[in-house]
Amino acid sequence: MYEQASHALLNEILHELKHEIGKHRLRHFYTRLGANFYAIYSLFRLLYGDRPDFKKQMVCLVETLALRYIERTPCLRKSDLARERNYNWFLSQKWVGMALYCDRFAGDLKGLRGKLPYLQDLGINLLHIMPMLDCPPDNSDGGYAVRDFNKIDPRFGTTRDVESLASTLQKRDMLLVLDVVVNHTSEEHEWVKKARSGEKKYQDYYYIFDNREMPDIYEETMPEIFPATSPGNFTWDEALGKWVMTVFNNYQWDLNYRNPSVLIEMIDIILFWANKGADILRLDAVAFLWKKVGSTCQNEREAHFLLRLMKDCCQVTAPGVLFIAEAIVAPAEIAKYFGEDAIYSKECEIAYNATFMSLLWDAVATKNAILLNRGVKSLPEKLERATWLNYVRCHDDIGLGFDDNDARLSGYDPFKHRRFLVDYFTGKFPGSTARGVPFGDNPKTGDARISGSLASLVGLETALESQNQEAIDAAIKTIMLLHSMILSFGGIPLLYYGDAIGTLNSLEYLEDPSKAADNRWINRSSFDWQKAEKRHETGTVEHRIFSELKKLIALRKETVVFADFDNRTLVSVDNPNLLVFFRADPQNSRNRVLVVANFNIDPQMLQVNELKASGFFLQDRMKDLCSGSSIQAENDSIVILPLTCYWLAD
Ligand code: OTU
Repeated sequence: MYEQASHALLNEILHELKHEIGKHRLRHFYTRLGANFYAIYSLFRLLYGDRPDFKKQMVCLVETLALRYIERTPCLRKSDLARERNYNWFLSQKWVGMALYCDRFAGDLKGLRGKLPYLQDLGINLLHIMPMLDCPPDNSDGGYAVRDFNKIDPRFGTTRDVESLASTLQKRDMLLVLDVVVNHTSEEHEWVKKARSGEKKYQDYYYIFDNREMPDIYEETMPEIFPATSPGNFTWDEALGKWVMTVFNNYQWDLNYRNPSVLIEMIDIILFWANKGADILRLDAVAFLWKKVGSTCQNEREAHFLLRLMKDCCQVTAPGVLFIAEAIVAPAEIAKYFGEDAIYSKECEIAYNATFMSLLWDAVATKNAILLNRGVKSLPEKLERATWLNYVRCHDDIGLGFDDNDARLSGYDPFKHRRFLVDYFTGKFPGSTARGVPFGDNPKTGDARISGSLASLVGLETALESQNQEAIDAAIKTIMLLHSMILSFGGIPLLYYGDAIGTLNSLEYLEDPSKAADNRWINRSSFDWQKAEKRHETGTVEHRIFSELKKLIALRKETVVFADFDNRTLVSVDNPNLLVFFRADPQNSRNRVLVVANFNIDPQMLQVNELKASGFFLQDRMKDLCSGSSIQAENDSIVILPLTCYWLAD
């Protein structure tokens, strides 16, 4: 829409831009700025329009965008143009990701280059390297307490190493995902230092209070994120003699986005890493960006405005770069991070599918797919050109974030059911072989989450100890079942390093006093390359998992209906142990794959007439892509083996 005020302001800003900016060729920059300016201006005005320095701040923002554009290399600019043309590039089924720690996986950035063949052998072509920025050695929160946003921790290497890794990855047709920790900084960040030394400008970067009055009001409605290790949301700072908002650990200071300078700094940081060659940026803890008295301080409307601003600005300077929203929140809230009222994605193109992840774990514990079916059915519609990041495990705990109402409709009391799940995965429930540990136990609310490695949570550790062959088989089957789900559901599957070779819980963190209290480290072990070598030895656990996973990944890449064009149809079936859906080619509905997963430990029957009722016409004989064998219905039903997933094609 043509809008006079924004147009006039744009002209004024262009006139005022620093002299040296005018010397560069900015054709594409100006086109993109023109296209996005109305949105940027409107959002910026919604958030900061009342400030006397509004225009000055707008100039500063546009200047930041221009300076980062000038810095963008010809190669990255070329990729921007190519991705603008082929704008659905990331929805393809060809992408399969892995998240890993640079140091724990390969020592440092240079070492990581040498390990790329391992990843490519498995079929990984999207690499999320966990945060590597400069952090205090002890209070680092695994890289999420950043001391310097523009500097790589010297233990990992240098910014140059990131650039050269990015260009190597590009040559291998692999994508690079880097983190930007947008919500907070370490208490050792330069801005905190300046705030502590009395600089008002930097005190305004954080939420700082003279006494408990405001903190107490906030605390009435703010939940605690790390109740066991860092209770409360505020920390008394000795140096300042004031209270500071610290939602996560007490050494992570929340940034105050009511101050436009904070937003501009963060956009500058986002573009800095975009210019170092990141294809995708994972924006951490985005639900928390805006704090408001009387609210939970999560998922606020303004947090979405901020993300849209970040996206629109990135669109101007580095349009080829995508965002992943890390918002581990209620199912109905997550999809909003794609952008709500736009037809096409206007916030983050990708979001962690935490709902699906927790539903999968529910199915593992209950050995049925009752809640999984309900949860998948109520997954909110997402926009076009938006996709899920589907995962089984990550570096964090497992939050049981399914919808309470779905739990009730499945016949559970949500609170008791969550307790059951925690008991199950921590091995307390009779008969459970899971070896997880409770995380974030909150006696005040009764809430708890779960830490543990995939293999230990599905019982592989227990089974190996007792050398129970049947139990080993069941654990491996469960690992494959869960992966086959994230590979076929629709979205980008993100594997977790170690899971492809059955890495068990690691207790090494207990030796390190700075980590011992945070049991999420149980699943952040040093990658065992000797164990990985066993993937070449037929019959070993490592070989079984790695080779099957490798095959499934290759199959996913060949199966075009697995690209995410919202082309999944859930099939309601009577058998509560099965999850059944089909994926069809939007261009040619005859090209489709039926995905059938049995979460039970006994074989189950799938009735053919139920498929027909859902519009899926089963051929007499279908081929299971996963096993290569052909499947035939007998007496109008198909036998589905225990803990097995089928990808059935005509
Ligand atoms: C993220 O986590 C990171 O993944 C964690 O490793 C960090 O500790 C945390 O941010 C702080 O930087 O904010 O929106 O169960 O799911 O802390 C979700 C807790 C987050 C995590 C939560 C998460």
